[in-house]
Amino acid sequence: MDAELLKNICLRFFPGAEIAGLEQIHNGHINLTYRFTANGRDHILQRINTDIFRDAAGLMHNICAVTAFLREKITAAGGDPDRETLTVVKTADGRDYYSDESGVYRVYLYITGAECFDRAERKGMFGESAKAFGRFQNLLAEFDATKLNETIKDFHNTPKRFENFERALAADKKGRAKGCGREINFYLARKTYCPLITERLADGRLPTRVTHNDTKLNNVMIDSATGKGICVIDLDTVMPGSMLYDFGDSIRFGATSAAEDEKDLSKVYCVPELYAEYADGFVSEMKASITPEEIKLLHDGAVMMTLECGMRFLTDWLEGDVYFRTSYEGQNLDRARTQMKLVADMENRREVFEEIIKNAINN
Ligand code: GN1
Ligand code: MG
Repeated sequence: MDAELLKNICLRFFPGAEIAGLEQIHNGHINLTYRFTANGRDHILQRINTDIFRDAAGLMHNICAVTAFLREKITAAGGDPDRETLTVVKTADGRDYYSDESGVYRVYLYITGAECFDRAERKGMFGESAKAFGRFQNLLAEFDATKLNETIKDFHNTPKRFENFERALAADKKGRAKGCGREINFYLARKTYCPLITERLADGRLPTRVTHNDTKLNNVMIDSATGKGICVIDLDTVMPGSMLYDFGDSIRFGATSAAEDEKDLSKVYCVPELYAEYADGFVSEMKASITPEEIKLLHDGAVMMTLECGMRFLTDWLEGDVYFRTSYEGQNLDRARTQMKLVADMENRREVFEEIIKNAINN
């Protein structure tokens, strides 16, 4: 985006200030993210993708409510709320975001001395993200989920995702279906598995909680000095949901041996040691409230979130790459393939992973 335009937007939040060091940060598939300095302090500027998040006001309401709640909890526990939760910076006229014909923008305090990672670069890092997500969910246990807007309706409703996939396949807008029959059949064959979680949320067998819903490793800031997971970010999809979504999405992205778009599928599998590290960290923070049904379905959560995400990548490939940002042609198909490989691995070695969960619970 145009630097002058971005600078003017920053000024809506800091009128008269000197805006310096404006640079793009390449993180995430959805929003555009920049870093800048104003009044001697670093900040994040994000342009919210309103094609995807249609109700920006509702979304910012959620984020402000959740971060204010976290702020109080963190302060009460003697923590540093500027580093342990996101802090929304208001516009000069006191609003949660700024919007004009060029887009909808928000500003956060930049969390200093911490970084995000696409892969666990050090032993223990993935476990730290597990504790951060577990803590996040635990701190929000008393938050009234009915106060939250559903920022993307049916976000982790896997049967609905399946219907979207079938619709994209029937339309085959780009004529791409003939080139990916094997992938299509893999996802079609798992139709009856899709309602496993949604059905149980609907009839109360699984509790509805406040969940993050996008628990990738790179959505936790890792403190550079201590190596601890200090802050959960990317709160756009915080909504009522199941804990299995959060556990599952973390495993999908973080317990894998390779990148989400790795082309060489022989390199892609689910790593038991990483799986165990995450299960131990997450369960240790959630022990007080996890239910027997949730325990029983933790591994299914991992399989389901991977299946769902793969199906979404394949749907986007069939629709012409209109949702996920891509940097080369075929990236969404590559992503759909890695997810397939992971699903198959998690299905084939189910006992290995269920044993890991059993140990995490009994520890
Ligand atoms: C998107 O923007 P990012 O990378 O944090 C997506 C997630 C997917 C993920 C796949 C709002 O998240 O649901 O799991 O890509 N977020 C949205 O990498 O659709
Ligand atoms: Mg993200």
